[in-house]
Amino acid sequence: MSDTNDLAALRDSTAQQLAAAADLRAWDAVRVAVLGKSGSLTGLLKGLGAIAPEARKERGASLNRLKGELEGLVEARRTALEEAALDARLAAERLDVTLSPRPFPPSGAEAGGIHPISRTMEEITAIFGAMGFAVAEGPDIESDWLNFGALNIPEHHPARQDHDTFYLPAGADGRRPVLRTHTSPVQARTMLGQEPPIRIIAPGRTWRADHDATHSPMFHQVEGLVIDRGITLGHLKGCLIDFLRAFFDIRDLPVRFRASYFPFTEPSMEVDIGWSRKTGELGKGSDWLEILGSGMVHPKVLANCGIDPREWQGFAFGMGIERITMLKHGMPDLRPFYESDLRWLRHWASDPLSPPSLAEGV
Ligand code: 2NL
Repeated sequence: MSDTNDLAALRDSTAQQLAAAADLRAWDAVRVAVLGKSGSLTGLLKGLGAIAPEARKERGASLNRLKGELEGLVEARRTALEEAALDARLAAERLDVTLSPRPFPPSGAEAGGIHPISRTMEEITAIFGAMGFAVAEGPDIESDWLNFGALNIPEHHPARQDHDTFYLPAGADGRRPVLRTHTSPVQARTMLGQEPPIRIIAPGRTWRADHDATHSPMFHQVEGLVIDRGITLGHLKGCLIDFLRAFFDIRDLPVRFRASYFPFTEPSMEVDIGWSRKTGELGKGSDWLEILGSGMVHPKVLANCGIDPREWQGFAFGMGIERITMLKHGMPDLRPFYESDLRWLRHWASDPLSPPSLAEGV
């Protein structure tokens, strides 16, 4: 075997074996067989010592060149195999992030939707949530005291008749529990249960024995309560103007505060928004529409709920969810809210996967 022939043969066979190595394990076996401690090239290098000194220099230089060449081939194959392995993994673990994350209803099935009452509650929660209000909840069955007494509505007060209360059979204390006629008892419970400052809204179901085109025995309200030091009528007005403009999505919606009376607030104010009686359009025309009731929390109510009215002040408000939902969407009749008519529900339902957000305007 001539000097150059056996080296060329080793280079060619190594190149072939590397090309045949299909993965990194096979590649490593080739690498060890050629460049490893007992590899073929290592063997040739070890043989240098046995060669006559005059031929050794040239043979040594050839072997070193070959070594560099072989190392280059081995490295290049490794890179190619690693890239191929990565490509295979990328293909196998492919994730199409452009697919819609929203599940479509299975074929034949119908997408569920959010009832307009729930949607309005979600919108109100989003708007007041952005102003720092928490949501508070309470039971539908309340004591007479929390529903009326604590709110400065005494035993024979005409407001009790106005509320057309559903009474339940008397309990052990001889007092008859009621189905709450407003969500005010939720606020009373909050004041009794936690220290001010308080900033809550109380959305929920309410009950009054009344049934016609504009009244249902079961309906929904949201009330709000702010208790802090130095709270004024100015805070009430700013808060409610901001709320109404956000809820009805009308930037310059006219808002009017009109003196009124509630037993639990002093002073009390009804809040009206501008509209056109002729066209029904909100924010246009020169007529006024009553939307909600509000006022500064009566000092007696604060005291009844364990809050010192000399240290803390507050405002409160309340509105009917059905009413503002009908106004916002131009719905003519209250009754379909509770009739479970699928045609009506399909028309008025909201997408459960697009909850209200202030960024887009609720
Ligand atoms: C209306 C009027 C209102 C309140 C509710 C309230 C609650 C507490 C203390 C003081 Cl605990 N006030 N709530 C105040 C003013 C008006 O509702 O027309 N609702 C549909």
